[in-house]
Amino acid sequence: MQRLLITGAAGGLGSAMRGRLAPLARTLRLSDIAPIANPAAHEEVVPCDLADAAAMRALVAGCDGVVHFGGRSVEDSWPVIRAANIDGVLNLYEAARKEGVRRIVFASSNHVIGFYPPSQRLDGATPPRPDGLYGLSKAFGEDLAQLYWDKFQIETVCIRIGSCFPKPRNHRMLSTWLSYDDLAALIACSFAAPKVGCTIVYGVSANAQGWWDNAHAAHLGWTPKDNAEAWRAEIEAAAPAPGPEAPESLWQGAQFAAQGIVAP
Ligand code: NAI
Ligand code: 15L
Repeated sequence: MQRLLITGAAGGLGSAMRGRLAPLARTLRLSDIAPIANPAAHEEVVPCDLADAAAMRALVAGCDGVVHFGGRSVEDSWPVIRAANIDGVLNLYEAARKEGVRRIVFASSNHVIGFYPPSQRLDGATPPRPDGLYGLSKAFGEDLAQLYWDKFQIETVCIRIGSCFPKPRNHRMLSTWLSYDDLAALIACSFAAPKVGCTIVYGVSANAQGWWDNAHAAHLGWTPKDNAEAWRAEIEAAAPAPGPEAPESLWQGAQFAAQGIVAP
């Protein structure tokens, strides 16, 4: 690609992926409402609020692909979720349609399916069971991606990211962890695959204790390499395993499923 747009570039994943995704394009256009530190020669910074449709169109113009990390990344009140994750994703896809962008990687979340129990193995055809307004907004993003594929042939890989951090932090992440390197490889595969249509893939490393089946997404050609088991001893030493009534034991979304919602 000549120019790849990364939204949410000031955030945790944006910061971790900037360097790893550099080989995908001659120029990385980095965007956020928060400041972005130390742009390199191959990076251009374009601040933008996802909720501003006109600014989003200008942001997307001239880009060949988008990695959409921007948005509220945890549960919040409906006005906050709506502006960043509902209006924001619609503005992105409308901008992509008007500016001729053909492929998007959308950072969806395991909280789209957070009300399933950990005992249930899920795949890309499993119906959503969002565990809050945040998960609901990610389900909206996935549906919007499907609509823009069916109606306008804009392709999307919706990555239902598990827990993407430098290392797994607790017992649940022995199942949900996604390493930074595996995420970068998945994004690279998402742009390299000849045809993706609208694909849902679970963003999870090759964890021995994983819950999700990605056989339906084999056409992406992605094989995760890392395994959360390497941190099991450290995690078990740090805290006892959750009891049978703990949110982590009842729902894949854990605490997200247990908490209330703040709707108008
Ligand atoms: P983060 O919260 O660190 O980064 C999100 C970025 O979006 C922030 O820099 C924020 O300033 C920006 N943003 C928020 N509202 C905006 C708006 N209205 N306009 C422009 N920018 C706005 O989150 P993180 O961890 O980097 O996650 C990136 C994406 O991946 C998010 O969409 C999140 O929902 C998703 N995800 C992340 C997971 C993880 O384990 N890190 C797990 C599942 C999904
Ligand atoms: C998410 O969707 C969040 O963005 C991230 O901060 C983690 O909470 C992750 O899910 C998770 O479920 O571990």
